[in-house]
Parts: sequence; C-alpha cells; structure tokens
Amino acid sequence: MVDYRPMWTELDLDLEKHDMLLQALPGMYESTFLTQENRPEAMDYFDFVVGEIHGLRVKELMDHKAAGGKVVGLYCVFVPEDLILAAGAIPVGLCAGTQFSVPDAEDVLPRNTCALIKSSFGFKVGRTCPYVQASDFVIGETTCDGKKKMYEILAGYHPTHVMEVPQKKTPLGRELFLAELRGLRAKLEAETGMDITADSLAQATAAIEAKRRALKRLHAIRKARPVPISGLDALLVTQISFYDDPVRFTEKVNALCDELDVRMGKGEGVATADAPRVLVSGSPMAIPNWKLHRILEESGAVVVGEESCTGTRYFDYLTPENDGSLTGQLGAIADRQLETHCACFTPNDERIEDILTLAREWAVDGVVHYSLQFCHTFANEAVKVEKALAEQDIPLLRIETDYGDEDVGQLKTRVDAFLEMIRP
Ligand code: BJ8
Repeated sequence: MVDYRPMWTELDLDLEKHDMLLQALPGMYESTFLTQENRPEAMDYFDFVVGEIHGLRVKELMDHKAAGGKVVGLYCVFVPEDLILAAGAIPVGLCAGTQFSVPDAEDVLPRNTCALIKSSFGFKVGRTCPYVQASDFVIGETTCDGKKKMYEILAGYHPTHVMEVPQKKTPLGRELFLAELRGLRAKLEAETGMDITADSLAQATAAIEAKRRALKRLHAIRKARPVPISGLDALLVTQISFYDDPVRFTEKVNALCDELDVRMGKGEGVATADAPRVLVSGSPMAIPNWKLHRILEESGAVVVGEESCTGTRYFDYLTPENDGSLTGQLGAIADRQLETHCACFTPNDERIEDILTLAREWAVDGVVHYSLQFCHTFANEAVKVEKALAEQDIPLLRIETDYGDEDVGQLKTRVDAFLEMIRP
C-alpha cells in the first residue's frame, strides 16, 4: 500500500475530513458495483481506478506539475479538453457528485442550490478534493445561473477563469463562443508558457476524439438485447473518462468493448432479454452519483443509455472536418461544442430530437427524466420532453432528487410502479 498522506498534506487537504470521505467510498462502491452478477472482466481496470481515486491519478498529476506542467480543473463539457491538452496541461473533471461535501457548501451558498453546484463548491471550501487542490486554476462557464454565480464566489477561494457560453445556437452565439475559445487559448498560453500550435491542437483533438469514439462504441453495444453491460458500469466508465489519462482510458474502453463483442456473439447479457430497457435523460451524474441507476437496476430494469453530459452529450459529437489551420480547428471545436444540447440553451429542440432518436434506436421501454432539485433548466425542459414522448407513446417517469438518501424508499416505489407499467 502506497502512503499518499504526504501528498495529501502537500495539497493542503483537510486530512481528518478527507479520511471520513475515503472511508465511506469502498462500502458504497462494493454494495453498488461488486455485487452485480456476471460483470465483464475488463471492468477490473475501472474498479482499480476508483480504488485509487484519490491516490495514483492524483500522483500522476503531481508528477506532471513537478516536471513543470499545469493541471486545469473543469466542471462542464463545454470546456474543450483538447485546447487544454494542446497547451501541455492536463484537464481534469472535478468532483461534484456526493452529498458528503454539500454541508460545507451550505455554510456559504443558499441551500436551494442544485446538489451538483453545492457538492463541487463544498469540495473546495472543505478542502476534501485533491483534484481541485492540485489544479493551477479552474475553468468555469456561464451555463446556468447557479453555476455562474457560484464561480464568482469560488474565485475568492481558487484561481478561476470563466468562459462565456451563448444561450442561443445562432451565428452570433457561435461568434461569441469562438471569441471565448480564443480568449481561453491566450489564457492557457500565458499560464503554461507554451504556444498552442496547429500541430499540438490536432494531436490533442485526436486523443480526445479517440476517447469519444471508444465511448460511442460502448454506447452502441448497449443496443444489444440482452445487453452485455449494466447501466451502472457504463455510467461509471463515462464518469471516469473525465479524470483518467485519455490515451490509457481509450485503450481500456476498447478492451472492454472487445470483451462485450464476444459476449454479444454468444448472446450473453447482464439481464434477461425481457428486462425493461430504460433511457435516463437529464442532469449529469458526476462520480459517485449512482443513486438512480442503482435503484433502477436493483428493481429489475437495465439502463441502456444516458442522454446526459455523463453520457451522449459528452461523446456523441465529433469534430467536423476542417482545413487543419489553427483558425480552422478552433472553428471546428466551436461547432462541436455547440452541439452539446444542454438545457441552458433556448430553444433546445435538438435535445428532444436526440431523446426520441435514442428511445427508438436503443429500443427502450421507457424514459426516466432526471433533474436535480433546484435545476430549473432541466426541470422546465422536462415539460417539453414529456409532451414529445407522449406524442410517440413512449412512457416517461419524471424524477427530481438530490444526492441525499432520504427519498430512496419513495423513489423505489415510484420506479417499481413505472417498471410494472412498461415491462415488455
Ligand atoms: S453542458 S448540463 S455539464 S451546464 S444540474 S449545475 S444545469 S442547476 S450541470 Fe451541465 Fe455543462 Fe449543461 Fe452539461 Fe446548473 Fe442544472 Fe445544476 Fe447543472
């Protein structure tokens, strides 16, 4: 066992509180993941990564810093990882998925703020996340109101750069986002002392693109009946994609897919062919938020897709062809990022179309719309989602929850009733 305490001390973590967090994780992980039957062997790697969540990967980041590199934290898929990589820095998605850090946030932020915002902010003020501590600065974005106001406060605790994200998918919105990308490029070059060139950006985009393609491949495999991987495991893989080394991660996801291809060939699945197939759509589920998937799958459903930023909104859109110049590449990155159909956009009809396509092509029996409490964008958009699904006779269950366990019993009852109704 490696002793990471000197590293955590160097990162100025609150060691006592951090110990409490680390003590809670293994039990939760074991009861959620390791009790699943017939798991693919290639999930061993992802179990290992979670086991080392505050250890080995953080050490890699610290080694990178010791060699003169920078680490950049992010909270949203609108922030292009490839631009950060092209400056020789490591992008890392920050912890934002647990109730553990919420009380620290509530000492500062209003309680009626979404759990994702409170959890991420609480990790910083409580000094319990080694990733934010290791980051030289974080990049926020003007997506929802809660986040953008939180970043103003976060800037008092940690260096923070905020990118403006347009609210509309118009040519003017694209111009604005492109200007923000240029500003981010200048910021990254100033922080790292490295030039972002056409070559370094092309290489970085290729690495991120390979990761997205591997995730798309995994997602496509979930069309199979019976499905060869649980929704919990697939969600975990996507969650890990935000902080693992992209090249190693891509190899491991492709190895997992190879194994799943063999399983499919033999007709092997993790659930019976008649298990209700569910698409989950809505707010992202940052690690270790496994609450809804666990309830659904323990109740006998199998989750075959996530229309979410810890799902298709992260990996579905690839960078369009361009002339390879720096200007051309930045334009293509702007186009790619603006295909992220986040509920912060108005209008956002493309997201509804995506949900209908996923429901049809992944042959789902029902959709669960998931919004975090106090997330007004996704909760309001659920009205349009409900109408569109009703027109296609696709059953929908709307869930609004947070990271706490208090409502698990009630959610289970609602999920059971829904599954009873949609069971094929
Ligand atoms: S691109 S979904 S990752 S903003 S759940 S904090 S919207 S109140 S997370 Fe998101 Fe980027 Fe959009 Fe995706 Fe606000 Fe809602 Fe909370 Fe949210």
